[in-house]
Amino acid sequence: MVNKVFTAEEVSELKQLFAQHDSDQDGRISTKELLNLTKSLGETASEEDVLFVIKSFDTNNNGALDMKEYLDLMANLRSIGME
Ligand SMILES: [Ca+2]
Ligand SMILES: [Ca+2]
Repeated sequence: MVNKVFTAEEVSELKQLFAQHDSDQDGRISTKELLNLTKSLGETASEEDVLFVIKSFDTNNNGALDMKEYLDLMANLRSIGME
């Protein structure tokens, strides 16, 4: 299920953002990496917030967000009116 929220261009921008913040380049966004990512988007999230977000979107339960989970998260943020 590729989400239909984003255009191909937006998906490639989001993938870039993902790559920028995947500091250890393991293809997953960890709690710490997501914390940095949210900061770069101008959001103030606590580590607890971020942990909660990861738990909600971590469909394969590996404790981090892979690309698909991350895109789901971004689609969700958009649907509640955050860019
Ligand atoms: Ca990573
Ligand atoms: Ca995961």
